[in-house]
Amino acid sequence: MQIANDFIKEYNQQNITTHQRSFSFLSDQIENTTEIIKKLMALQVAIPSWALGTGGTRFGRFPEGGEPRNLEEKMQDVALLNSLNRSCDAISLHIPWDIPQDPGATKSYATSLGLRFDAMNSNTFQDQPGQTPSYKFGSLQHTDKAVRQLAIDHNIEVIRQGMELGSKSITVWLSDGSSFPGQLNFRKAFQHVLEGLTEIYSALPDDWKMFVEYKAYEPNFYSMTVGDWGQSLLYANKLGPKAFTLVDLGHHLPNANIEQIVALLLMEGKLGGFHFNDSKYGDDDLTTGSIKPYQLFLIFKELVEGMDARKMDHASGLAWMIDASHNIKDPLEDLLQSVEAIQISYAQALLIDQDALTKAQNDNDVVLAQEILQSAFRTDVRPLVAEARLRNGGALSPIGIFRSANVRKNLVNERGKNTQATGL
Ligand SMILES: [Mn+2]
Repeated sequence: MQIANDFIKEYNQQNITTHQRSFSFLSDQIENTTEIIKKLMALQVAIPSWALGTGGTRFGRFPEGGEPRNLEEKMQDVALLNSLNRSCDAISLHIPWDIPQDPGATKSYATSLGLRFDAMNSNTFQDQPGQTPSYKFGSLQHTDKAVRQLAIDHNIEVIRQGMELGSKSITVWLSDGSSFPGQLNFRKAFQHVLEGLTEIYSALPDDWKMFVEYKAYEPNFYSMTVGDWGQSLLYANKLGPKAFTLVDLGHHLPNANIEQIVALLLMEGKLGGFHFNDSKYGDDDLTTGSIKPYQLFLIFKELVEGMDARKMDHASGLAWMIDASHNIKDPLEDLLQSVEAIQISYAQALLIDQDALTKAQNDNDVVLAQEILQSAFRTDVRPLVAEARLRNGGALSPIGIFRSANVRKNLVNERGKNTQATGL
């Protein structure tokens, strides 16, 4: 299902007067409105194919119905979201959950929907049906060369499939690690992973990037072989200029200073991409900005400042993606909320008076520094974000339109109640 542009325009028209009033009130207070809107219009956040269906915990799953049954339907759902917010024109595939039967046809279908393919994701964290040998005790870190080779070959195959689709990057997330002391020789595990990644890296085309994603714990609970940004950075530095660290907001120990990590990785030219989500306790995979919006703002503050320092284009300099799980909300509504939260934090970060902040820092004026940050954070920039959507041809209220067009009901009618989007 897609929503007709006329439907969006008509709905926008009903709310345009209220919007214009709040937008003009806001733009009177800030100086660089046009520039901020332009940047908001350019920023695109990729949607992973596995986020389009209902997620779950290990205790159960409560399907929403109407979930995409195949790759084509996943692309349709991302196109539907993009028609509303004009800010998610890319889909990130997961292999083997999304193997295209006919890559040429898949690619042209994506183009017809206005979509491109973001980073490819490999999977060595579960055994596929009938697979031998097993990944039970790790993949690239495994003591058995045959297991390591299986994982290497899989990643190279993922690159090959991505090349056919026009993707330009692969994200490698390994569940490798150990759950009990003594289970693993840390050095040997690291070396094995490095050897494997080196082989995969050498299969990368010249214009590709490899993102090395880290995670503090889970599924292994004693050690993870790519457990934090230091380990990821070690790998990325040893691999070469096409390898980067990828920061997933949920993959840190509690209260980690993620904004500082981001600042230093950017400084080193080794920050490659982002997975957005939010959490209260661990890797909760909740809606971006739903729990700690101030942290998200502080991260964007470092991103904007750090990217500007390196003269990076905000929209294309890093790979932006949502990586969340939608257990009790409609996954598509949840994704609309996440994209908007990202845009709000980005807009607030763009409001920061950087020169004034630098001066306050140089003067050690701690009070003023806080005032500068918090006056940006406490500005309600939603009219700016809505205006950017409007100028891009999107919806003033994406969720309002999603609901009034009865999207979920239509999807259930079209696809049925018991459908599943992922291989979990
Ligand atoms: Mn992730």
